[in-house]
Amino acid sequence: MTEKKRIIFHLDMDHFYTAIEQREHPELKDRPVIVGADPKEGKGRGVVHTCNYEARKASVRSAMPISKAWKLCPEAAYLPPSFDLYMKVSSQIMEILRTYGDKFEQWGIDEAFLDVTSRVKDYAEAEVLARQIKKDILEKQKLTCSIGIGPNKLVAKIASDFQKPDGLTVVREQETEEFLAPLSVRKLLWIGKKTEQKLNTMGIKTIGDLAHHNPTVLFDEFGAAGTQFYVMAHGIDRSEVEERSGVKSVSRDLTFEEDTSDPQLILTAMDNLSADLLEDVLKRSLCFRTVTIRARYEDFETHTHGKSLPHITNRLQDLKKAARELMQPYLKSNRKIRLVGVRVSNFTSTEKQKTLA
Ligand code: TTP
Ligand code: MG
Repeated sequence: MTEKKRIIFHLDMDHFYTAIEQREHPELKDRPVIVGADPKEGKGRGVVHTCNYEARKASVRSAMPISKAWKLCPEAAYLPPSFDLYMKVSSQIMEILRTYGDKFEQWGIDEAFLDVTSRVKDYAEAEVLARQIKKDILEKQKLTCSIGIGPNKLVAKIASDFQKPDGLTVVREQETEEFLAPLSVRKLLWIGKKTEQKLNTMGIKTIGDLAHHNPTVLFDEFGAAGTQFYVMAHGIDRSEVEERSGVKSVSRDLTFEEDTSDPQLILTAMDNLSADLLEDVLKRSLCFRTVTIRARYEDFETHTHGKSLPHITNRLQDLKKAARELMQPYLKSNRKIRLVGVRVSNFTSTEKQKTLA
């Protein structure tokens, strides 16, 4: 049976948080803008969430310590995050996008996949459709995005990142291997810093190097993941674009026996909740990308605070770190805390990834 050739889009908004801030505050136009922790004249702790492309020219990057950003770009406008606004804009964009595909899958706060196979007859038509989507989002939201078009999710995702901002990259099936070959192995989903280092020591730097490596050696080094890397390096990915149904989030919370403002007690509770929650996540074979915490003060005022991690994960250390970081602002209040909670969402199934090939 021959499979029907698919055409998949991956769309990623450009410098999402700062683009929204610039839209809301026109006086920031053309200035470097950074959303993140308070820089406190270079003494601030915490990190950059994101920055616009003007700030990137000064080498500022997401996840960088805010003190380093201050050194690189003191003239930038530094803004605290307005997560509720970003979430609202995100859902408005997702509502626009879902109408364009036969299948739609939100991926991060500002990313989504679309399967447009039945909507276009070839890649030329797909490109026209992508331009239409970009125009629609620009008109309705005054924001730009970058779209990658490819024969599967893996290639589409890498393509959307290829030309940014305001990019459109089309990779036809027959061009896939050539397109991927010169790119760093880090571009492949599931290859993090440590795996990259190990691959580098084996002389594998680019996706092309990986595609030409002996798959048996990769299996010996990395187990089943090694086979997966090899398959991905050839641009093969059979996973479907699918609306994630079933569980949307998993959460745990705890009400203290007595209201407390002891940071140690609160953070230990967060660690325990994270461990308990992760067990549940692993049982369901899920990986997550978004972590949200909840803090309820003694007067019942409740705050939630979330972030998308740079990579999907199912590691306890990532969850603990994110939950602890997100809790920091609530430890400084002079009110006592009565309840804390942790939630993870934005799932992908590890089971599905195993059958990717
Ligand atoms: P990205 O799409 O990775 O980044 P971006 O949209 O800011 O920039 P690009 O043009 O390169 O796509 O992430 C989307 C949002 O997620 C980003 O605006 C802020 C948030 N984020 C963090 O909070 N921390 C991080 O480390 C990263 C990478 C993103
Ligand atoms: Mg983005």
